[in-house]
Amino acid sequence: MLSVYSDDHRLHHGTAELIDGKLLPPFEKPERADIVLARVREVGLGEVRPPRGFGRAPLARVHAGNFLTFLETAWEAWVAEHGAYDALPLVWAIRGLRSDREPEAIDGKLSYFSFDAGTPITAGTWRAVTASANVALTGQALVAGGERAAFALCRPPGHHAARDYYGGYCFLNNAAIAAQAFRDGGAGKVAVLDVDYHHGNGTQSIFYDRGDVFFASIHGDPRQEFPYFLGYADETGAGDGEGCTANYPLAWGSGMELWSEALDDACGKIAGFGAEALVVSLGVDTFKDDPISRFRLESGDYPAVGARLARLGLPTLFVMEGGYAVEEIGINAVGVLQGFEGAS
Ligand code: OKP
Ligand code: ZN
Repeated sequence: MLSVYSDDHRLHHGTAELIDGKLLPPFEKPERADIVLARVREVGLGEVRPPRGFGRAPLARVHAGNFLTFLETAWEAWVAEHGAYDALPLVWAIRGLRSDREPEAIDGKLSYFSFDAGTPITAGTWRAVTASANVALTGQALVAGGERAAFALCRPPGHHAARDYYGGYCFLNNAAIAAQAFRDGGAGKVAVLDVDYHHGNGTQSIFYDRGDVFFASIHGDPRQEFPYFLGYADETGAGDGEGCTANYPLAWGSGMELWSEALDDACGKIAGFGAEALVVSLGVDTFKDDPISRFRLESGDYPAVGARLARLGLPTLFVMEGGYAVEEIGINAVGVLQGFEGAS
């Protein structure tokens, strides 16, 4: 399987992360991608290619123009106001506040375009996130061009980013941008399957009222787990998209038995939908030793996940999302890809 990777992910690196009341070294750090890349090479998964540049147009198919402009200019505006420290919001437009007005001041803009305080904007964030999207788009072009599958080794991840807000370590929704590119390239229907531990709220919201993109997610129950405010089982789509969203919230402590039941059900729905291409939001923070997650998948489970996905028989783009147990993130992510290849 071909992989796509860019060193530019390194340009995004937060100084510290506000987590559980403490300022800690960030979990979402450059080493994550380094370790996955090293594993791709170690097992000889296949050639690793650099991304091509796709410009702004495919990003604007999924994201709002004012949001893209904000991301591109936020660091400069923040430094002018406060100096060269991580840019973070501190305030949000919760119930009854004017969430429809973009403020002028950079602090207000950060609040307007975000949903959490765990996602710093740094000097190289825009370059890193556009490179990450180009990695996904390059993988998409390979699959659209006839490859059975490709691996987009994206960092930063993307699935929490919505049409016009960022959060959860995500800025541009790489998987959604790739899914839209499949549609724009002529695929009639596309499915996005999100196997990251966290609900893919951004991807869901982007496609929620559309009948041409099916979205399924298996994730920590929002009653217990980030992002808390989306991902319940009764969210099934709206309007033309009614029935085109499927959520599988699972309780803390869930292991492969429950998880793979959900996967089977999701795969059945995707097969019934009639998708012509599949985008997998591949997070491996479902792993038992993940430092911020509470499922119990084991390294030996991941190849079976890949094998199950291969049985769908669809042209498949894997897009890297989360996974924070850096020791095993390579073994687990590449394990899915090896299982897929073994069953293809
Ligand atoms: C991004 B992705 C843990 C708080 C974690 C952010 C999690 C973002 C996950 N107590 N906050 O889906 O892997
Ligand atoms: Zn995650």
